[in-house]
Amino acid sequence: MHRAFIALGSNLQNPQEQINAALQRIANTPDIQLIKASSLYQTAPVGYDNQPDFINAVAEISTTLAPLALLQTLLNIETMHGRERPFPNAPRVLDLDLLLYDDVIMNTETLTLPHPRMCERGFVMLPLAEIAPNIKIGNNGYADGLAAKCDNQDVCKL
Ligand code: PH2
Ligand code: MG
Ligand code: MG
Repeated sequence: MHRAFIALGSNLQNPQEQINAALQRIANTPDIQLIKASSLYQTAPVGYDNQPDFINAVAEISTTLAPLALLQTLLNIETMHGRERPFPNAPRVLDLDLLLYDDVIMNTETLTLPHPRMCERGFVMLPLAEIAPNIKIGNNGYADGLAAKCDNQDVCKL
């Protein structure tokens, strides 16, 4: 079994329902067990301002799937929710990002682990630190310490 962390985000079509439904789908996927889900967080958009606030969360899973198979499974769930990709950082019904997979460090065209932008993002680090404060993020340090550096960002636990 492998331990992985997934970031969930939505800012279209009832984001709270999208996140809760996605957690259910993840839990119901063969080869994945949902171990823990964070609280939901309301977060200001990062990267492209002119869009609604997001709902974000992080989930811990255990899985027999290899990293790329897990990524494909997450992309399939996004598609089931009607995900479209009109431009980078566009509003979305559901985004599922693979953050961490055991202590794998990899950098390919399709997948980079740990997720390359996670450490600076309060909307990822605060929910991650809630459920796994002692998890190590590659060579960057631990979730709780990195989350503390993001506490000036507009991230509000619901
Ligand atoms: N996702 C992004 C870019 N910006 N901002 C917030 N608040 N939440 C997100 O999930 C998010 C974002 C790229 O995937
Ligand atoms: Mg993303
Ligand atoms: Mg994504």
